[in-house]
Amino acid sequence: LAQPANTKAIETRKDVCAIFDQLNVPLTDFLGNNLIKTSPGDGDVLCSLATTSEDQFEKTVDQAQSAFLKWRTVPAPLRGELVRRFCEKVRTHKEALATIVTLDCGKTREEALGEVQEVIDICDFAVGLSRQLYGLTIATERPNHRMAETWHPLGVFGQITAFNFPVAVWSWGAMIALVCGDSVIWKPSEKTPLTALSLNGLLTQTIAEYDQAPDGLAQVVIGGADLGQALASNKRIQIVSATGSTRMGEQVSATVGARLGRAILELGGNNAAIVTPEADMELAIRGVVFAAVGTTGQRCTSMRRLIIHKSVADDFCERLKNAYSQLRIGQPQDAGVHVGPLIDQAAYSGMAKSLDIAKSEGGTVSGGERVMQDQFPNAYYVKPAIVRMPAQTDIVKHETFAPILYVMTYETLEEAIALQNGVTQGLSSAIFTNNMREAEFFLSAAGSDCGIANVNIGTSGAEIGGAFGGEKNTGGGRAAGSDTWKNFMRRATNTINYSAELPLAQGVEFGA
Ligand code: UN1
Repeated sequence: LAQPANTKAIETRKDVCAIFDQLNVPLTDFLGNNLIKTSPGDGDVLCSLATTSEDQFEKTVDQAQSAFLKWRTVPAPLRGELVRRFCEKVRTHKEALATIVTLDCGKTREEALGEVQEVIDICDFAVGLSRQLYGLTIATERPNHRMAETWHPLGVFGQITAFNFPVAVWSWGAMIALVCGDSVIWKPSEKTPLTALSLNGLLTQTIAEYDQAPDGLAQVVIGGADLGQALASNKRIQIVSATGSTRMGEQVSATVGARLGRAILELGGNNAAIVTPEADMELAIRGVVFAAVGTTGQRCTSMRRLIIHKSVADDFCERLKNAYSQLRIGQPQDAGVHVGPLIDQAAYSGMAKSLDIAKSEGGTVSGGERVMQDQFPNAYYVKPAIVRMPAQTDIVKHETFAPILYVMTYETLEEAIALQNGVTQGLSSAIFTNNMREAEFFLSAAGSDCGIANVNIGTSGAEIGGAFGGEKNTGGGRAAGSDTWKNFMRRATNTINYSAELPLAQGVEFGA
């Protein structure tokens, strides 16, 4: 964590104060001198925050535990009512919340609005779900018996989120956990604490205004990796979800696994699109550009590899370079900007280092230079890079969280799919083709091995209704819609005998 250079009090920047005032969330409660928060857009200090101490963390877990014991007995549709009320506030303050997202993580205005919309969408989903938490009735082998399953709230849900989607990913888990009857503790990335404090502040207000909802139902803790580790190791936190790097996920998984807790992991991706000669090239260009440069290449779902048929590769790359040359790189709050800053200096160094390695492995780089450094020496803007590679070398197999698109060619679709699957990550994938045989093969058991496989859509920009996550080093977890609610509840199988006999299962006779 950044430490203040001296003890002089750091004033909170006026634009940050204005938004928290508008939301009526008291930021002053969180100010302190452990964590200096800067803006990726201009490198300026926004404020300085207090981090959560070990004692405070234990108290947070105490409160979450007692809130859970009350909340689990509130009927699920009434739990949904809390989410409905919270969603109304999010809709009302959508613009202000998007401004906080932009200040906090440097996401463009358009994408920040999209991210807040993702929160609204999952709230709507969760409200509907609060009337659809159902179990199965199963045929029993014993006469006059009934067998069914019931789903109950599980406990305290701890959530570790990344900087790049500072609210959407929290809401996928938190809104569903709340309708499932769990309480929530959120540890946002220390790079984006302001988004977390503003959103959780609105949720806290909603909880205070709703007589069914206990205090302490949804809390935020601020800190770095040590706090994440404390959350993962705490036996009273039954479910831990973590979004971030594979290395972080391995640690969280080992810690949660050692205490037999439940972990939901959504880790790195190294997402590829295959473009076949039968693709609609105009559509493919648009799909590739958005997925490769959107959010400045800092989505888990960002397109990092393009696997294109040899016969169309040169022409496609020329068109792609032309499209890249028209991208507007600029301050994220400005209208019409496509590419905002990288999150910080480390992200920029990581990008520069990967491009050097790619060159040494035979790559031809176009773009990738740092720009706007004269105006903003402490902000890191780059031109997105296209790198033609002779093969899928080591650097291509590595996820660099920046706008680098490696381009490789193929001759047969089998070869393309082998390249696509030939990395350790397994999050998202896409094929661009109008040929039904190619598309269906890509989606088949012998096709893409990713948790997300799309046709004629880029790798990013999933809707909240589908399960989101992937296999291999992506961690195997699923968040967001579909039936992911089952992660947040415990299942009981109930067998009820309504006869005066006691027949045993499996035909066992027990004489006595
Ligand atoms: C992430 O980058 O962790 O599919 C989440 C997408 C967004 C979510 C990305 N809906 O790109």
